[in-house]
Amino acid sequence: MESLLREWDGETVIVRYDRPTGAWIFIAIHSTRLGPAAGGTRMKSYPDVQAALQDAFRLAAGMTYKFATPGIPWGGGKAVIAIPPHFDPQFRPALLRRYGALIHQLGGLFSTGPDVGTSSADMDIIAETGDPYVFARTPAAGGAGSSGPFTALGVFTSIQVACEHLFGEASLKGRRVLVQGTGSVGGTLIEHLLAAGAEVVFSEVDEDAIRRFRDELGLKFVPAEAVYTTECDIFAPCALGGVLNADTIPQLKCRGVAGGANNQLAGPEDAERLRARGILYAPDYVVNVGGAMAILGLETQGWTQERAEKEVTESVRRGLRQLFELAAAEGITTEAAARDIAEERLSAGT
Ligand code: PPY
Repeated sequence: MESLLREWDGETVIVRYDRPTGAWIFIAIHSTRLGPAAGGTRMKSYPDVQAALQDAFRLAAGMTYKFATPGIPWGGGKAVIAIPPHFDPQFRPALLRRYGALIHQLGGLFSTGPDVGTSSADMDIIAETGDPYVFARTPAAGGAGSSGPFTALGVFTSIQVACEHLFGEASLKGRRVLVQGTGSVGGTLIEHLLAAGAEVVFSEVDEDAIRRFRDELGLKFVPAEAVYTTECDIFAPCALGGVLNADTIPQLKCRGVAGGANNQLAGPEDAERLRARGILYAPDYVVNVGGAMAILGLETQGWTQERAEKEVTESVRRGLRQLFELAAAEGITTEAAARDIAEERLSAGT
């Protein structure tokens, strides 16, 4: 734990042990260089407390780069609520209210939104005590609702840009895309892909979702053990992180990777592993900025729905094209190119 804290390059971490439930709350503030920190709240069980803190650290850094690359004036942070295994959902609202009160106490240092394990309905509960530092509440509570569809729009745009770079045209007609995870991002992405004439194959662990996409939509289901060896033009990871690693990268049979999940690379060396295999990697935080960008625009800048969609599409398209060109010109990984663009903004402070 001590070395984890010492080696992290972020600013501050707030730690709360929630005695009534046994949950640990970590709020990691990675950087406030470009503005107050914002980031989702991830709520799940972890194998141990260190793993939860490490996840908060990595996710918070991701938010810093996510905002910095397109020049969004917010800093990077993320909260993890590590609940005990077999957590009884009846204690959930009270836990979320205590968490909201903690956010309120921070006075704007950190604002939050949904992430894995939390929804807009949860944001409503957190906002009972955390107002005004809670984004993406339900429309009934005056919020902009789920960020998933906006994230999906950015992922869809990224797949088009990746195809443009790989094949010389952005059209997805006949392109085979493997979508891993069919939740609010992956599910909406699939709709866009089908409308664009792509051939979609998917992998999923939830039985109901498998039935919906395989039996009702007639899409080809790829079982978990075959995900990394399935031939496709684009692999779109839209589930959990760490899927691109020393074990999976040598197996991949895709030309490019562009998906919505956070922290897709298990480690920094995996960007080079992909490059060495000639697989075009669209960096996750550039691809999946749409959710946060749209919600912040809708809720703090008065954007309309149309404006939010236009901003997400144009900003993701511009950002990815720029970094693919930079990576090719400098002979560096796309991840390093994205990092260079973000670092430049962070050191300029705008
Ligand atoms: C993310 O993009 O990963 C998020 O954390 C989601 C989010 C949603 C709304 C405001 C800030 C962050």
